[in-house]
Amino acid sequence: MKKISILLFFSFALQAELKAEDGYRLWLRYDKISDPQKLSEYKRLIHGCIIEGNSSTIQVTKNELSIALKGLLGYDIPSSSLSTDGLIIAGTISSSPLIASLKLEDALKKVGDEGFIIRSMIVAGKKAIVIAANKDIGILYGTFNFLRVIQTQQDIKQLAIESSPKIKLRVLNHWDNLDRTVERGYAGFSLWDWHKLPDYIDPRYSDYARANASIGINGTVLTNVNANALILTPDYLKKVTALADLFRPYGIRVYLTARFSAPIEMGGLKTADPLDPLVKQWWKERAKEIYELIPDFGGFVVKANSEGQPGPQNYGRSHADGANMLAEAVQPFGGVVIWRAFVYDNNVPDDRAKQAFTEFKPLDGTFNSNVLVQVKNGAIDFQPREPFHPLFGAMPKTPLMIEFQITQEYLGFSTHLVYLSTLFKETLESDTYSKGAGSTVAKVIDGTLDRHQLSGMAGVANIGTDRNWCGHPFGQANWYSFGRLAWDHELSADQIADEWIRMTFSNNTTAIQPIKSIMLASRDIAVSYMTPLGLHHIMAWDHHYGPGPWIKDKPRRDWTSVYYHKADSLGVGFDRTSSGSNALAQYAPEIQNRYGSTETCPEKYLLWFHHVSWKFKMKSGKSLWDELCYHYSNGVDSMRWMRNTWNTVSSSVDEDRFKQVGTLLAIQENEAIWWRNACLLYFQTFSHMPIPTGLTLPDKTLDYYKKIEHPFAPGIGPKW
Ligand code: BDP
Repeated sequence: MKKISILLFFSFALQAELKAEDGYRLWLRYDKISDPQKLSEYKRLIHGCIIEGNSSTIQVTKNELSIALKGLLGYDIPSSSLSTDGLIIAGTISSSPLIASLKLEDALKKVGDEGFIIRSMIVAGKKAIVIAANKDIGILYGTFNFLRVIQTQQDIKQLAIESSPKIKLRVLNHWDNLDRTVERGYAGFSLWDWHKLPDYIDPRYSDYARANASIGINGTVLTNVNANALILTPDYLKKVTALADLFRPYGIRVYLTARFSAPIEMGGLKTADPLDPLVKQWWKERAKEIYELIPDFGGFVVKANSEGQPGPQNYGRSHADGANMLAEAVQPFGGVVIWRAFVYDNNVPDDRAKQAFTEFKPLDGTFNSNVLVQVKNGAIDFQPREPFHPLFGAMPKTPLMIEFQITQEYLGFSTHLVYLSTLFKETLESDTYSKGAGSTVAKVIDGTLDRHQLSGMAGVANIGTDRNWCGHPFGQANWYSFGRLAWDHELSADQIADEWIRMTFSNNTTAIQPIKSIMLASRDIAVSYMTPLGLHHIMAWDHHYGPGPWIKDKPRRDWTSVYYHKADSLGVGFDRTSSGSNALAQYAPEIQNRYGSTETCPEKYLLWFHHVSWKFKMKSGKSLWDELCYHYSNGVDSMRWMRNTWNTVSSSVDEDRFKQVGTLLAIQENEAIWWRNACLLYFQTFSHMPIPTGLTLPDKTLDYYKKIEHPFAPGIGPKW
């Protein structure tokens, strides 16, 4: 009895210390170090700082360091002179005579323009922690890295860190419209208050920039890929300039989406033909105008001839003609053109998965040197699980930028907890075999495989005006993961989760382990209750929230679910082998051999590549139908496990976020049941097989599920 009351006392005492939190501070909370031993160690080793340099980047670095250390250690860290031990000394060789005196040239040569080194050193006889870089932005990145070491309560006695980004352009894509709606946005409205810009600068803009800089994101595409030409008018460019000015100290460049028909809509020209001299001239003038306002403007992102967007093909020209015309316009100013490969034209193809490859592969080698082709991670569309896109490895002469979706359009919006690092890693680690074994997607996109100077990773942002930025508290982890992996794709999903949990929730190991186990399992769980065994694109119509395997009879066949799952009395799945669409032929022979047979195809991709009999014997010995039933049911059971596991961390997580996540998990469990029941009842109309004994039977009819509607689901609505 006594024991229990002591335990209770401790847990209440702990909770009392946990302030209510709304998630606004993201992973930059900077609360006082909770472990007394660590706190006294840090206090012993950090007494002051010397940061030399005057740039705006150095200013924000000083600011961040002082706010952070004050929070973490509990007192102001003075700017000191070299008279004491325990100094943080930061600067570049050119801005800091002190750093210049340390003979770090050789080490610095290796880390490039954005990299840094952090070292415990003796400087003028005093113990110091040195953060050195070639450029000021490296100092900011190094400082954030140093702070992460402290936030995650690592040892700082013998620091020896060298870090530089593996990928050059690490860019968020905001699908934000000028009316502040966000296409596929589930966290409120757009952060960009176009109406009040440029005069009113929302304080959130700088917090957004801090968060991005802390994970190395160095670019932001402010506008939707379904673009509005208005953004290129002088009034809007002034607004864009205000944001670019604000983001500059944080190393973040601004990009805009270019509507291909802008010369007609804005410029009054008769055509937008990329080979027309007047059109070329018009874009050159636009580029000049933009660079006069924003000298470090990143460039244009273009979605052309896809889903009704205008493009060069309207004039009988190729994607390369279009991209190169824009590339010439931004080239004198050092800009790039990011041309998206997510294309499908008005003629419904035999298999949409083949279209990007069919159109882009022949263009390899024809793009100007400042063009990147941006390819989604998979060939269909940001599904819970897709094999890697066949263009990776197939265009060695073109820098390919990978596009991930951080916002969870097909993964439960901001209601479901799905940690996406594991999805990102799965694609990055996939072997394309384009230059023999080991030619991973990561090596294609970081430029090392084909020796490209330009490289990029784009993430469709999940950020909006919600107080906690991402809607779901765990949505923040996906923003965080994207940045960390763009900087270093070799980090593991486990390590990224570990860092994020420590900074966002708690350094308490009793909390870290359960939270991490939830995160690492969450994506597979979502795949199980949504689209197991290679099923894909069976979500509800248009907004994509919830199941809709019955969707058919829409304006295009490839906008229906039946097109993708092809269920019939014989079986289910899309035959992409030589007996079907032969999309498999777009991959290297090694992949074709392995995925081409139902015996050797990984089961997670089985129905992606094969139409398989309901009675097909799976590796488990079960029939395909039974296996499907077990996957859907396991997905639901795992949601119960997730909720129970979350409940174990109540004493380590503040009450507000604990309750919020708990409520969202309860909704997620109900929706997993909805997915399971709807999909099994639907597919059963083809298999005519019973749900195996022991599994829970759906308690509603298929008709009930078909009638569920969400006419006001977020993420659609007025567009560009
Ligand atoms: C799809 C989205 C659509 C986007 C499109 C794209 O449903 O809203 O415009 O991708 O990437 O997934 O262009």
